[in-house]
Amino acid sequence: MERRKLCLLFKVLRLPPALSRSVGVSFCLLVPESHRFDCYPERRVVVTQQLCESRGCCFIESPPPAGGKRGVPWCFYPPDFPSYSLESLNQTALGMVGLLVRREKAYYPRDIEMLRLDVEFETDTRLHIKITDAANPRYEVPLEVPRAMKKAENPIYSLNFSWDPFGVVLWRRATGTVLLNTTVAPLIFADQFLQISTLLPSKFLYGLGEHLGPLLHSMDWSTLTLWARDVSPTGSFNLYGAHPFYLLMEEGGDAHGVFLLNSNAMEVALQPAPGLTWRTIGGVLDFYIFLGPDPNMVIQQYQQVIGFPAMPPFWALGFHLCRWGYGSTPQTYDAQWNDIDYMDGYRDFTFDSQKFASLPSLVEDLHKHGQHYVMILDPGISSTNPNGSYWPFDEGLRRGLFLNTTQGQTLIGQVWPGFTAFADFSNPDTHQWWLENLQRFHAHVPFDGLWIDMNEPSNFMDGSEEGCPSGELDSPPYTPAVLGDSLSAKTVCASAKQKASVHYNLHNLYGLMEAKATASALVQIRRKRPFVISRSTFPSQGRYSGHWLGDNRSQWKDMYYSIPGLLSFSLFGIPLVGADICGFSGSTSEELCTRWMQLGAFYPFARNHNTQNEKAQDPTVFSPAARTAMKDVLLTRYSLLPFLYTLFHRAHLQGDTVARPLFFEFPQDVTTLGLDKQFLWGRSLLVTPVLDPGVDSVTGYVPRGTWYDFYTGSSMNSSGEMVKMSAPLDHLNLHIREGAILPTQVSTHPSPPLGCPQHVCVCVLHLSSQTPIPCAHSPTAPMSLNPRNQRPPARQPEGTP
Ligand code: MIG
Repeated sequence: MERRKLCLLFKVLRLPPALSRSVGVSFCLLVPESHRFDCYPERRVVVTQQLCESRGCCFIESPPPAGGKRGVPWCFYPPDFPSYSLESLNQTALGMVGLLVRREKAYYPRDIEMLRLDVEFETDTRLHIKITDAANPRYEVPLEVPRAMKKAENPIYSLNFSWDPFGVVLWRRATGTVLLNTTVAPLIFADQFLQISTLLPSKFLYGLGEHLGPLLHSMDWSTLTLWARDVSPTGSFNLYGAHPFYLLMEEGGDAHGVFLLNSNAMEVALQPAPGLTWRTIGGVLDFYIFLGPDPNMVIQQYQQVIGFPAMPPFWALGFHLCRWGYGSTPQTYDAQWNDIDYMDGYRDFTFDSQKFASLPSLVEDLHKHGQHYVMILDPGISSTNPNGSYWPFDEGLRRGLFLNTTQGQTLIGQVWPGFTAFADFSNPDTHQWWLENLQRFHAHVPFDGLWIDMNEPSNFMDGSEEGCPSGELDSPPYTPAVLGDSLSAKTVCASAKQKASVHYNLHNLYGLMEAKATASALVQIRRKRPFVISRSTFPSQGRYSGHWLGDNRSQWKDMYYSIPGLLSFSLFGIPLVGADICGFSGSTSEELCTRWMQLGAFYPFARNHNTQNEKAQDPTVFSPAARTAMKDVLLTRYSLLPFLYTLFHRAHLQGDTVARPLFFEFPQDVTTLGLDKQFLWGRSLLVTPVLDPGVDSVTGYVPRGTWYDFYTGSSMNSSGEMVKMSAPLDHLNLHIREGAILPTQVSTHPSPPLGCPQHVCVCVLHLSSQTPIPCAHSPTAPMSLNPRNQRPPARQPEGTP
């Protein structure tokens, strides 16, 4: 309140900025702590009053919070800090175009004098706001976005501008809720520092990946960094993928989303106002805002912009088994996946002729049994082979398909095969070469799917074998809070040259571009829907691949984190997602692995994967009781594959989520906003896994309504309450929402689990005939675990009441 009055005072008095800034501490004191927008985010500098005031900002010390967090900024913007002023605003066919003029030089080099503001009312629920350099082109993400043909007629939003300093205020017409208000801090637009802040209408903010943590972000001065990085998910580190998209739940259950189409290193700072600051070091400010009004619609609208996810092949929804270090084919028994140990010297497109001599026949055998084979590929191409002995490198070099140094030489780093060059997937010729490599290999080992790892891209060295040159790309004026404090930490130099631009701009797109090349190669080779799983991801990735959540640990808390992980990727439009079941590194236990197999049976992408030199954790190595529990839950998954497949089809057609947070279905129930230990499949199947050791019950939330126990059909009426559910080690709690129709298939199961309780019709679909058979007359014909030969159901809606 005081703040608003104060701003008003300055507007009325029309104090010049320099004067208002010299008003000093008393003026600054009026800015409440929660509303202090950081004027000195540099972490390597201890900000002093002098440094702060040299930027024209307010300096007030606050007690530092516990636990090494940053807390309230000591150096923050006074109201009306000089920024751009809006000099003109004109109507266009789709909205408006404005001119922004810089009032005072910013404190970062090469700030841009005149900006162009484009506002497009693209649909009634989607607004596009773009701010670019008015005079010179800048790097823009090469994402083809559908363009609106005409201006929206009845937008459910309205917006207003503050002219000087420039700011945008956007609100939802139905409720008057202000969704964005950027007048709280200055817009900064320098060549390598772009910043815009906003107030938010609530603290219920989700998305902004890839990070480890709860689904709901903390607004308590947390900073989320987006810069693709190979690291075992820990703390608040920037991880494998970059997703500059958030979903926000407003009071009353409405939702909106904001997507910043920008691929540069960035950070998003959150504060309790609640407020948010986007801080990126390149590109342009290109925002898409989605008005929902419900969370499902926000995610659909987001995917209308980035593209709907691919329809996975049916077999992709089966159970996958993998480990690093099978060591040789004989041990691979039934495994559908192989890690880097199949390769000869860890080189792509080779296989070890001794230990994996029988790989071709293994794959043939898998195929005979209707099984599929997926193998790993890394983007680092071994560069040290005698000339003429390794076609992928020789040919890549000849065609000029690798990342280059600023000097125009092949950039050499180090990955599993030793010294490597890095394929430049921003070059269309690289896609052709990648295809040719895959074709040659497929002639020997007819793989079915591909697993693309290390594509941040990961490098065991920082930058290259020669480090990185000095210069503004590798040492930018401002470096976001990336792990390792340097853009080149465990990756290639930001200055590396790629066909489409410098790596500085393309880094976060590396995994996306590789996935695109890989999916396209698979289609050309197999003429079937492709199956690709990628570690690094960027918006629109869902069109080409799924994702696994990386190198987790065999620990209970990592099992829990997998749920917010997969739900976040649902928001990002990548529904085919799962974590390494039973944990990747560390040693799993029978109890943990049993619980994890139960949870993992409900990951949209279900793969048990283990690191090398750890004891085996596939289901067969455990006691008969554990094995039976694991088998049972897998059979339950298999019985529900038609349902899962249908959900994927709806994701593919219209952007529905598959694994879904509870608040998507119950947005008005505030209790659901913080729930991330349970999730839904679609709108109607509630999964409540056990996430703690040594228990035989689990307490989960049951949203308002009637729910049916999946196994017994017994009903429970809930007014929206926490319910203690029995959960012995062989039991996963599953509940079906009233009015649901779940298409299923029959699988071999000790006692067919599906009844037909009142109000819930669980339809059993006989896949061979595609005839739905009433549950009461369920056929008992056994079905193998393997989904081969089974055709998916025709488009079967997930029934609405
Ligand atoms: O540096 O290929 O995340 O799933 O087993 C480790 C070996 C490389 C990292 C992947 C993991 C895979 C492992 N890879």
